[in-house]
Amino acid sequence: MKVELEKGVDIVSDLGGLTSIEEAKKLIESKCDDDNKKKFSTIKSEKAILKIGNAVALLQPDNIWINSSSEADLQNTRDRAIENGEEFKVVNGHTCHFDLPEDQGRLVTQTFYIVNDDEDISVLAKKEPRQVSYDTIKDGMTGAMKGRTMNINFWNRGPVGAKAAIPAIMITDSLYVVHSGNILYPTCYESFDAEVERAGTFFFNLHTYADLSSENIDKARIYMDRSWQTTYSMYCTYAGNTLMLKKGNHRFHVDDATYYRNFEQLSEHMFITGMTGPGGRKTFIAGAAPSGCGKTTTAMVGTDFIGDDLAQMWIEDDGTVRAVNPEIGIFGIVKDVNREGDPFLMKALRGDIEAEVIYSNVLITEDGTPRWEGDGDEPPKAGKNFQGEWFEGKTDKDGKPIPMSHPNSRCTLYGTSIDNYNAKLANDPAGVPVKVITYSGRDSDTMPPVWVAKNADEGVVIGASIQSAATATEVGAAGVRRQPWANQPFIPGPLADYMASQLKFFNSDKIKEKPIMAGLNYFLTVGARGGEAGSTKLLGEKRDVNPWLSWLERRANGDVKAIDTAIGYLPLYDDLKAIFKETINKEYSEELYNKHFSLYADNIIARIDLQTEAYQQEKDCPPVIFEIYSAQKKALEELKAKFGSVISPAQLIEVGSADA
Ligand code: SAT
Ligand code: MN
Repeated sequence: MKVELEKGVDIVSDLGGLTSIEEAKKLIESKCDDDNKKKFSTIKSEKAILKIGNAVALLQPDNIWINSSSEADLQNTRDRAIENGEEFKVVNGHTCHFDLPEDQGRLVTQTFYIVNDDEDISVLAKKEPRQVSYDTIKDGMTGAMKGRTMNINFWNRGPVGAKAAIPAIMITDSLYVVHSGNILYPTCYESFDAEVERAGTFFFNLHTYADLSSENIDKARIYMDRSWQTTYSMYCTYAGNTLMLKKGNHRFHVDDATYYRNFEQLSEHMFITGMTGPGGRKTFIAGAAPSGCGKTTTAMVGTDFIGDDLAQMWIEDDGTVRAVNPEIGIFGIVKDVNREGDPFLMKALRGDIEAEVIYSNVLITEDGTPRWEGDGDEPPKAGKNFQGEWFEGKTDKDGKPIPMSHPNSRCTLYGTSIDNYNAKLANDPAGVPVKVITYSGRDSDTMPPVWVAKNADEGVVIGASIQSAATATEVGAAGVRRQPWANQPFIPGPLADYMASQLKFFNSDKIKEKPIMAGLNYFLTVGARGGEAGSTKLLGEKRDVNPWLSWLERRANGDVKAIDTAIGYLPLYDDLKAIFKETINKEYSEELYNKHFSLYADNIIARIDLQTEAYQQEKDCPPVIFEIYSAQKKALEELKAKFGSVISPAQLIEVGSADA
């Protein structure tokens, strides 16, 4: 069901109480000095002015600062973030910010959709009736910026002018949030009105850290009002909870693509990267993975890195599927980032090149060096982190060792600080043509490293079936969970609606060259593939990502054949052997290939059963998904009857074909 826009009370407007543009302008100007008055005069959209006026009336800041994104304003932000203590200087001209110990990831139990009566939302999300949210926002936000400056930012989700980009206003009292936003989003200060006109809408975001403290963490809220495309965030600072252009507005962008763009757009939790194939051709890949599952590393393996977290896609008039990254920077996890696995990122992080970097929640040693788990250097003995002084062997009250850095500690930096970032293409409103779509998760024991769907329907089902171990990006998350399209935390409406729009998009006859759709899994363990029982050692290494992507690059261009199997197309050994050699100079043994690509029928069947059961709980789920699950299950049972529960590639070739 379509989310109904402008339904119910617009909370900020009602609480602000202003109804005319004149009143709004007067109030805004009364808080601006001459310079900021002048900067504000550029903005003409009446809807925006009224809404900003009401935000001022609600939050009651002492004064207003308008971010024009001029070099002077960018510097002003950096300086004030240090002055007010939200950031401090570390080596190489970088800075560091600490979030509260309780605010180290997305606060999922305190994140709600504000709903009208009878509004359908995803069964996997939390909702709160409009009136309850109204009262909580009134309590938490009224006068919350007294004694502070309100910072008003005009950023775009995507290159200015791109078909799938949408402009946004972000209002916050946090300089860390402004500083991060400057690095992560293109400005649309000068083109705001034109962008609103083109996109037909803008997103509106309010954040205040309010009376921030561990004692007050229960008051933290992250609200998404889908009807008014407005977010509210308070009593927290972790960027995933506060920099609402990221995941807050991604949720609105998912709504927009699912319900309002005629099934010609998608809004995905995907990296975008280009791989250079034989003859120098470039093939672009967009890949989904849950937060904390290596999207950043994977994206940077490409020769033409575009984005590491989000993708806005659309069908262009020429029949290509195009994608833009709504961001221009990286908010990346640093855990296990080291010179070996992430050479480009490390150059920026370690100051080999000049780069603007904001660290968060890492350990800072006495000489100001940021350190984190798995950074590849000798572990430090002491330092300070978000929990205060840290020393080797420090334990918590239960005697458990406290790691030096939080597993969700991050770095924020411009895409341009990464050597293989293709700034020209990344900033191009025309986007890049996408020929490969991948879906992955932390799957230790079930799916092979790579497999390709036989058609769009099966591709959508690969996305629908992602299962992944929980990561540190969500506070309190544990266990292995379903992660449909790796986008599930950000799909506001029923999953069935989202699935239907995916099916319509990828089956559209407007697409002339259909992208191939693939599953990708580089988390298989030694223990799950016949090695030492229980071993959680990875069956392979981080750098194998390159050959998997390279094989897909070749497959998308028709260079390699595949084995036709029950779950899709699998690579042939000889092709992989050559690609491993060529891309990472590694001898890829047939023994390892057999471990990687034997089908473990029992595991896959169990997964199919679990997914079938889960989707049966969803109202109005497109029937095709059940047809595909049951056909795959039947085919796997036949294989199992013939060969036993582990079916080798040779056996798959025997019954299938190696010529697909
Ligand atoms: O916490 S966020 O979802 O904003 C960051 C991420 O994990 O992608
Ligand atoms: Mn993410």
